[in-house]
Amino acid sequence: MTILVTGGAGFIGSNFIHYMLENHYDYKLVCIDKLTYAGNLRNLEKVLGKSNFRFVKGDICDRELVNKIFEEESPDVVINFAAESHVDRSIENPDVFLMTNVLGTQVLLDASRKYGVKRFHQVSTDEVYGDLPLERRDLKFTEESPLKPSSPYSASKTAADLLVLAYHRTYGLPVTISRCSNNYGPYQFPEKLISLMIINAFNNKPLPVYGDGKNVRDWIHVKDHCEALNIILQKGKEGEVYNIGGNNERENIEIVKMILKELGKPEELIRFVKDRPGHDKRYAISTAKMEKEFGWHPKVDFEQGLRETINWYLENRDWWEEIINGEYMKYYERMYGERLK
Ligand code: NAD
Ligand code: TDX
Repeated sequence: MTILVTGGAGFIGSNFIHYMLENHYDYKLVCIDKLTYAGNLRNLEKVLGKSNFRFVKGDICDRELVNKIFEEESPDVVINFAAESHVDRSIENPDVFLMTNVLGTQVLLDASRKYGVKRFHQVSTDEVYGDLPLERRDLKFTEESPLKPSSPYSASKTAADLLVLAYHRTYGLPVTISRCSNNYGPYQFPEKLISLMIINAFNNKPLPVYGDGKNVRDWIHVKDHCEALNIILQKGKEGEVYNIGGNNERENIEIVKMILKELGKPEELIRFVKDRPGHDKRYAISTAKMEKEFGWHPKVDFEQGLRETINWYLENRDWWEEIINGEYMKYYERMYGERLK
């Protein structure tokens, strides 16, 4: 079995590669990644020398390169993680989101059709469903919920999902889609809520909380996401969408306070800043289909998972120091400079 993993040098993709190589010694994994600001070969350090792993630096929009990889490797399965993934960046500059998330996906779908695959899996997000009101805690997204994205990021992911489903209906391509809630864990680029707050708190820097901090996200440990993806690759039915959730809804402010407490830092570091435009209120996802069809449910306890994640960042300071010493600081200044004045 050969799996082509796109975006495997990013947060979830690299965790997935580690997970698969640990659990399936007989699989070959081929990774294509453009190594954008979010891609980091250090995330794959442990597997780079393995005979059943190959890394190719490249863009999923590069049709010629993608076709060449298909010719050389004849992948049985393609799993598409490659994306621009940060909502705030999509608000600043949507162009690259449409390019990679939509057109890049199309290039992969075309190659999958041309060379034939047993499965094309699209890694999508709960954000395609838009948001839920804070006062209706009984509501959750199901696979049948209407698609109603709010940001250029989520609109691009929705467009990609629809394209994937169209390739199934029109060309009979064997596809599956998963829509997951907010991930946390090792190797997450420090622009997302949990990773950013851990590093700022550690460095005694202000913790920028958007609006009143009462927006709600459902958090899942990346290990649980990877396990669910593997199950869908093995057992998922063609043409189906599967929601993956953590059954773990929290207000942002609660998360920030938990991180401060764990690190023994004062709540005075919290700074309420100008809200994100179009900020989604609440995400909550029903995992009923995954539970009913595969008996899957998320296993990592959030308090424990968060503690382990904080420890990972403490033990891997050189990993994130390299990031925050470089290009990333220019983004940080643009995004938070005015807000934190
Ligand atoms: P990430 O930003 O950490 O990683 C994305 C990776 O894709 C990087 O390694 C980057 O170099 C690569 N990439 C970007 N453009 C590329 C291109 N044109 N060609 C090849 N590679 C390219 O993202 P992540 O958080 O690991 O998310 C992975 C996937 O999961 C995305 O599709 C995202 O939409 C989805 N997702 C993420 C979350 C989350 O909480 N992080 C939740 C649900 C779904
Ligand atoms: O500095 C911050 N302050 C803050 O209050 C940041 C970066 C975030 N927030 C808030 C905004 C959100 O309500 O925290 C919440 C989480 O924000 P992000 O980490 O940016 O994630 P989100 O916008 O929820 O999207 C994430 O989950 C779904 C991922 O980035 C997406 O790739 C995924 O599809």
